[in-house]
Amino acid sequence: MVRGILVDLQKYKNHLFQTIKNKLTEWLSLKEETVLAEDLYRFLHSIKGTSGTLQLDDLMQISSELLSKLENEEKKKWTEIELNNFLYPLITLIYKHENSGNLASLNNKVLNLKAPLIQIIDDDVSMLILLKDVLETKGWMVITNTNPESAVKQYFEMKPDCLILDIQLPQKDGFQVLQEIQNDSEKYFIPTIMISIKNNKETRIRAYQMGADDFFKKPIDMEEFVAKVDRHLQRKKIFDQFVLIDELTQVYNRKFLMDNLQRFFLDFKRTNEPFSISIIDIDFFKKINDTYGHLMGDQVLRDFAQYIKRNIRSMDTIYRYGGEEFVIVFPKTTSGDVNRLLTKLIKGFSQIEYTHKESSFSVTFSAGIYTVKDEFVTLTEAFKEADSSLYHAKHLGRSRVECLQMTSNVYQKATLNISIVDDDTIIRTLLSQMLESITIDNIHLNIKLFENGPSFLNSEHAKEDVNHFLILDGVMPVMDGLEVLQKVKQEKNAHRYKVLMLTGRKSQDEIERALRLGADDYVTKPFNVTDLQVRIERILNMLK
Ligand code: GH3
Ligand code: MG
Repeated sequence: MVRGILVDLQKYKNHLFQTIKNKLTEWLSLKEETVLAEDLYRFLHSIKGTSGTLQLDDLMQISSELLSKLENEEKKKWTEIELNNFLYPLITLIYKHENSGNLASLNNKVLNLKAPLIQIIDDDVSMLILLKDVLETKGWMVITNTNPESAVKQYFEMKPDCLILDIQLPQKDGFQVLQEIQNDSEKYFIPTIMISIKNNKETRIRAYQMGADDFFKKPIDMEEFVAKVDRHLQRKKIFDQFVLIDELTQVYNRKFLMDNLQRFFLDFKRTNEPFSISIIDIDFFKKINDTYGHLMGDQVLRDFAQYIKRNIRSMDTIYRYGGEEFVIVFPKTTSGDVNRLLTKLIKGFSQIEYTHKESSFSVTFSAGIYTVKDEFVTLTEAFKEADSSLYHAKHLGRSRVECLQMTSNVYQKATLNISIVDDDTIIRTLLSQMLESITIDNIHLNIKLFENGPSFLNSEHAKEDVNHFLILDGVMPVMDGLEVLQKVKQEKNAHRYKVLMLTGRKSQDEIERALRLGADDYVTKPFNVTDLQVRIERILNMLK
């Protein structure tokens, strides 16, 4: 008897959710027309009543909250966008309900922005998917590559906390990849685990000699593997805490900067003597890497750091902030003096001529300055200001120094286009709301939604020559997501794109094809919204 009642209730619950979903889909697809306040009220009111009866507490709470919010609003006609914003809590709940069975079976570890980042390079996609799944249940973020070329690129861009590398790869083998990145991984102490079908002594010794920290034979014992990765990550963390000198450039690193800056601020409070912070970024550095290789890029970084060191006073200190970004702190100095000095140094450094095979090139940099002379400013604010000035300098054409404190130029943010291409209205809305809530310093996010491939591909948005983050559904009726991906990769501005594919959980074939076609990352549906948000925030920060 009791059983019967329970089953029935579930049926009604599902029916209610389906009805809500249909209505939302209908409303959120309205282009020109609008929804009347009365209709909205009636809709929410009926959800509230039914959900109470069906003991759907979260749904009842959300509908009650929305109702009382609605009562305080003036009676108006609701546009699609307004509805979208207003009904967001409901949309999230519907998504969760629809996927509750699947989401519950997923891990409940939620990613956070500081989660360790693991990169796996393997052309065996079933292996890749398995490893990613297992490692992500630990709350680590995993990026995957099948293609060694783009893997090396992504490695330099993302600087993972651990690298897992298969030896048997197409085009170049794991050893060659290791060679290309080895200098770097030693510098950053990025633990590298090699995996291979081949498990003879020679292979293992060669791996260790070339800089691998660990070796696993396939098939992998997952339990042991996870324990080892965990250990490597822990050691990396400890190592990072102790190192204060950047190995590549031999100047202080970011950690030391943060320690020192705090001291500078305390000193300032005591002495009231102004000091300046300058953030410097090498211009078009990516191009140097792409054209002349990473080794040449490294050389430029070393030369740059040494050039600056030779040309600043002994009380000034240069730090490598990360990648090709440096910070100089000038005690007892205000922005005018720093501006003059750095302008001179840009000129001086650009006179160094680099030669590579037949061609030659020179390098410039841009800088932003902020002078701390006000006791109310915090470290974070000062840093942000200097960074804004740097972006302003980039915006004005690079190879220059800017200080927004001195000029009141209105400065324009750079734009990052974001597109969501998915035929499911609920997912489109969910993702767009989530993206709207993300802010990235100095970047204007230009978000657009498309319900099918062709409308995206034909849009101006897709063709613009700005960085582009594309979230692409794998399976769509009008044009398959993979076909859209393929077309994007053939466009002139293909290098501007980072593509995140949304794929079916069970569909290994789809994931495989997406990665081979050059997708940068994939997430299986149904996704956990918080996880996805963290993931996207990290990628966006890297794209800026
Ligand atoms: P912009 O003028 O706007 O600054 O353009 P950019 O190309 O200099 O800037 P972007 O941020 O696009 O590229 C920076 C590149 O620096 C990306 C990354 O692969 C590379 N990079 C970061 N760290 C290292 C490193 O240690 N060695 C080498 N060779 N390259 C690095
Ligand atoms: Mg740069």
